[in-house]
Amino acid sequence: MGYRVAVVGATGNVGREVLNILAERQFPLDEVAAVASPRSTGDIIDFGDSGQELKVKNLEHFDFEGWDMAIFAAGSDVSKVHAPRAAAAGCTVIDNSSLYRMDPDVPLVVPEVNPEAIDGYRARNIIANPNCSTAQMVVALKPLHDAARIRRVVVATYQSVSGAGKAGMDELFEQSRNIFVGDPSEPKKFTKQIAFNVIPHIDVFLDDGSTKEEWKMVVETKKILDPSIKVSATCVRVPVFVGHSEAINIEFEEEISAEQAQEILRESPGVMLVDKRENGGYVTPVEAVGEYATFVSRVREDPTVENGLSLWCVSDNLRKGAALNAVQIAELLGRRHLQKAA
Ligand code: 11C
Repeated sequence: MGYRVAVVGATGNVGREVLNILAERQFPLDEVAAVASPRSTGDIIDFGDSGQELKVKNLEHFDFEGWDMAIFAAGSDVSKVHAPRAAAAGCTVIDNSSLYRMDPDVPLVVPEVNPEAIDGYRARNIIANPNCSTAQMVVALKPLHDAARIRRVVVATYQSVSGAGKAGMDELFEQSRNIFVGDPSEPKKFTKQIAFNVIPHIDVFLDDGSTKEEWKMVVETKKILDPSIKVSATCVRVPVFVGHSEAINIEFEEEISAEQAQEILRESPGVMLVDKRENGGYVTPVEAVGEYATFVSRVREDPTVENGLSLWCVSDNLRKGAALNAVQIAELLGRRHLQKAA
């Protein structure tokens, strides 16, 4: 016996990855539904590489009763209307949007970091999935925090255009081509040219001069890992299609050497340490695409602060940053609470 799982936003970047990963990991399914907005109703999409095809169902008319879980990957506006409807019908929502992340009655879960937090899901029958840049960072930070207590983190991100959806990927592709043929096009999705450029602006500006993406990294890290950790983030969009990178500087309470950190990271769940101090002995986003791991490279001591380390962290933002983490939450929910699978 398996689960009945609905994937909402199934035709988008993250929704498709959710279907791929459910199939890849042979998630115990009795039935899977691809659900999306009315404009995709009736489209046929692949259920990963399983050979099975799914006919897209209309979210407006989708009845969540009898479905065990719904993985929402359609943005906050859709979650606002339909997630409470699904949850009230007894279908546990795993929501990729930012809508519920800071709700005290909604657990915000990264299974390698705070699996026990999922136990609070019954309050609203909703579990939140973190922002992609937070998810990979906390996977790398958790084992180091356990070893030497993190006091402060300063992070600069290098975020791929797929974080802004298919429209972001299309814009990078078209702008690059148009510049090559001497017919540059105006930015639409991004605020400035993204091809051959970088943009220090993701999501909206807040009153203190930070952006909402930066704020998310601060508050989500506190909720998932430890409220005492101070985070200073600068989030930057780069002309990479898939894979977010982060340069992370960490100040610890206790002493920890680069060698000790490497040893710890080598054994840590969800982390793949690739750290040879030679040409190419580190991971870049193109190598992280399609992978499950959060890759850590360039671990080194920072002599400018007490107990400081710097490192480089890369992950597939559509996978660990979104779809994979959501499926891991579904697996955790099944194991810890629903226990339906044989
Ligand atoms: C980006 N991190 O790269 C964003 C995408 O809060 O779930 C995900 C936004 C979110 O643009």
